[in-house]
Amino acid sequence: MSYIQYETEGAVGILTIDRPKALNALNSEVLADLDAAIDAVDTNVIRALIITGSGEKSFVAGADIGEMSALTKAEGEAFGKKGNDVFRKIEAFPIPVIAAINGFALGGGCELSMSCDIRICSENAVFGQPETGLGITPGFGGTQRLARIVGVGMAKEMIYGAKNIKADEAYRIGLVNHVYPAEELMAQAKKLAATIAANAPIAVRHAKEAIDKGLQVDIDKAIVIEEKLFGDCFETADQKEGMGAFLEKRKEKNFINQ
Ligand code: DAK
Repeated sequence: MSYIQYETEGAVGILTIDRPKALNALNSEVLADLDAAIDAVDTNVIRALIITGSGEKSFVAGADIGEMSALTKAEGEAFGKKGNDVFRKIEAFPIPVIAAINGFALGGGCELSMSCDIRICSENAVFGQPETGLGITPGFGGTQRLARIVGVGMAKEMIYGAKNIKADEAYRIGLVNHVYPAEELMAQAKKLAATIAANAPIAVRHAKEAIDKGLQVDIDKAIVIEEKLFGDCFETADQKEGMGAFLEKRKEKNFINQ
């Protein structure tokens, strides 16, 4: 039995972490299933992916504290690498990934959401990196991605203080783009994913690559990355279709991912 449920609606994939009895906490098996589920997404067909948690209470309540409690230093490092490898795969996934955060996003849950391109959440969502209260540092990228998303000062306050924040505060500091009533969250996630999926897939992928790779280098190198990816869009069928539709004053566009 897999801890990940996967379904598709048109060009949108929906991946649900399904371990509700432990509030979807990430143990080794969940991480392995998540890794396999990501690998199985057919990016020739799927143009945007949503990640959410099962149940009404929790997105992911963190890495599994029971499993981590007895780890040696070497095992702790290996566990961290396992999570980091999966989360990095999500971050570098060729198509956009939306985290639909339906409750607790603590520790590894907050870190999972931060490896996604866009975060939206329900009003009952709670975010935090409680690790220093457990005697460890965030280990699935939290020290790096939180500071990049919300700024160094806010990240340090949250991490040093093991301070949880609610949805409205997460919105205020830019950790999430939108907050919705719980019953609307998935519909809104699907709507956002469908909007992305309706645009030219090669252009969307190249835009993701340009933003993400450009942020890792200085502005002169970043601009060159953009130029190359911009150039690569030309001569594609979808570039001709998109510009052709504009010139012909045609609303309908048929992007074929070529
Ligand atoms: N791990 C394992 N089980 C968990 C869990 C977790 N993180 N969170 C919840 N559960 C389980 C509970 O043990 C409980 O199981 P039973 O007792 O029913 O068997 C069930 O889920 C329901 O939880 P509660 O009864 O506690 O539910 P409440 O509504 O009362 O409280 C809560 C919800 C989310 C506030 C509470 O469960 C809680 O505080 N959970 C722990 C949250 C947390 O501290 N998460 C951060 C985990 S640390 C690293 C690699 C990775 C990481 C760090 C380092 N390196 C390699 C260095 C990552 C670390 C983390 O993510």
